[in-house]
Amino acid sequence: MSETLENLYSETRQFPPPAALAAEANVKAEAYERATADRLGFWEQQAERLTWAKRWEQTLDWSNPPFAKWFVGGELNIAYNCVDRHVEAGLGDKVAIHWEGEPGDTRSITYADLLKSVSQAANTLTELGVTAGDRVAIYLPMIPEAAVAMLACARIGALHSVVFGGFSVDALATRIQDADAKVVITADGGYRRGKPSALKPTVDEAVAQCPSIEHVLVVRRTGEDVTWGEKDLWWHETVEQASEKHEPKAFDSEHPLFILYTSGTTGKPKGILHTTGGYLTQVSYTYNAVFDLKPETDVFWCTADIGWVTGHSYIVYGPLSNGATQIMYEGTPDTPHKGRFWEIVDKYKVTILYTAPTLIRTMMKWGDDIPAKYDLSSLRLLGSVGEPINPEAWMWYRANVGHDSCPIVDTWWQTETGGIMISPLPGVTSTKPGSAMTPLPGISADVVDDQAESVPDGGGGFLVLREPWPSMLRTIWGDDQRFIDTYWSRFGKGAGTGDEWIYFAGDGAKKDEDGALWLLGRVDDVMLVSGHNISTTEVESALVSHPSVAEAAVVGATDPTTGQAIVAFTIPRGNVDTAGDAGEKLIQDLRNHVAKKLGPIAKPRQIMLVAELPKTRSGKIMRRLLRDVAENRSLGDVTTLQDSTVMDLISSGMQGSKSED
Ligand code: 6R9
Repeated sequence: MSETLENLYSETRQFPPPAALAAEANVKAEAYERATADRLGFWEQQAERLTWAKRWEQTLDWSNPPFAKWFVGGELNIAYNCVDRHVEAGLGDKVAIHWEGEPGDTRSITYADLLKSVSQAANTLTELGVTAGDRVAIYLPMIPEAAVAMLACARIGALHSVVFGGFSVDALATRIQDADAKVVITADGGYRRGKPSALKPTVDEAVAQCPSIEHVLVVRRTGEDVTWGEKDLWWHETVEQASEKHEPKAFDSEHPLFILYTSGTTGKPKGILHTTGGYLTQVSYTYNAVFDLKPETDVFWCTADIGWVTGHSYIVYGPLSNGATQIMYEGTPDTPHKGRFWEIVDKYKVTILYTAPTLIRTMMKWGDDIPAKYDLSSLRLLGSVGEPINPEAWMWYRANVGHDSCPIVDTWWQTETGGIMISPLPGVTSTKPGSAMTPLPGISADVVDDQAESVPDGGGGFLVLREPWPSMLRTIWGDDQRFIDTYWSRFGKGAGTGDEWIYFAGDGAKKDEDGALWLLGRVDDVMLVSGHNISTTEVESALVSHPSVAEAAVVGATDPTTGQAIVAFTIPRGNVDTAGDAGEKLIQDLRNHVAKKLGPIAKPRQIMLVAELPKTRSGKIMRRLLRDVAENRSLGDVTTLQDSTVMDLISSGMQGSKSED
């Protein structure tokens, strides 16, 4: 992208917060003013929500940028904050996790149960020689032991590195090697799509390539046969037999908490490093502010996998540090039927639901009649994360899930930011469908041009963060230079211009006429059509606003006349006829529809109707692969793809398609 991004889409719908929610909201409008007047003082107040063994001496040390230290000199134990202190406050019998296995088996785990299990796991890890600073890899399905394992590591000061259950041998081995992990915690398998899906064989193969691993701790979940090696130990024969007493020791505020690998677009995965005090402060605060948690009455459900940062921050650390009751679900949304999610909402009377646009669009494709079969009236707040949510998907979510009355919080953040950065406050913000609205109190996000100048309202450009924030990544594990090069070298001091250190997130965004922020996707995906920088997000949202479309992915393909031309891959809604002429007509309609919504410059050269799109495990569309298809190249790296057969289908469909005017 050379200059700024076009602002093509305009949205006039707006939804004020429900009056009752606004009146009782945890965070009110004054928080913005307070944070602007004294940013560090504001974050100190949020840190005070936690229990510290020793208070910090300095709020922020930014003397060696871009390496930040927050709450310098302070000491705390994260597991104590997430578990023990609730039990001490008399909430031992309160359910922390209602767990729902895919086959329908359930467990309810109270804070007292959690304290027992986390203490036992901490004792076992200690017996296995794990000490503060050591790394533990976690490769588990969505079972409560995943949260227990993470908290046990945090309790003894060991770093966890959670690897998505289902990643390949190579992906697991590379991550174990990069972190030099001592122990892997895994399971025989988990349930996916109605059957057991083994994990242990992948671990066996990976561990054979990883001499650093001394022990493999195995949870029995499916009961399927496993091959047993000399490093292997059963969880139920060790952890569940261990002492239930464990004294949590306080760690320095900057003691490392976890590494989480993000694949990025190219190259070797980056081990994003988070530390203790700042991370927990921001995650705990944002959870309370953005989801407006009322711990006595709310039932929270974040549908993310624990292997994604969303699972770390808003299944484990955010909810548990706030003493929430939440749902954890093991399986897929269509097992054994496409109403499974809504059945769970109905069964547990979920009040706050946090999910991803990919899921919402899938539900749109499956049809409105499915959520309509369930009682979703318990829901009072909805959230979205992971990708831009198209205005039409947002409206669908509000109408079909949120019974036209739940506020929707579209939350922008990254593995690197640790916690939510840009989001409405549900009791304050009048939301616009498709916009993440404004930075949270204490966060300074901006949209700039290629000279790092703030763009005016109505303009588009690069999303940057101008001030350090408590839950920011501290470095890339083992590679400080890559940390500087990747995030701090595009703008500002790190780029040799100005005095400010400016973090560049990799995303494009625009400010609308009211200054609200609209995320426009990764800048690597921006299309340059006849000299205009057009975001994939705006064209995708225009397509999704057509009543026949559930989901769309757009890429720029080399074009002899326009430089790049827009190629769209589109999934029709479930009830739409696409056979023969009907399909041709729909394609023409869609091209005209986009031209009408955004202007002729954004009219796709070519539209393909497809059944599926390539996605990562966290549901993000992999446009890179679609670009390969659109430009008739062989496919790049597909190892992080959720379902590798999708690309074969799309490629074979592409052969027969033709370009138009
Ligand atoms: C939490 C998470 C980060 C990237 C981020 C952006 C995209 C996330 C978004 C969003 C638009 C939102 N993203 N939330 N885009 N609106 N509400 O997703 O972390 O997996 O590291 O991905 O996801 O592109 O830069 P991570």
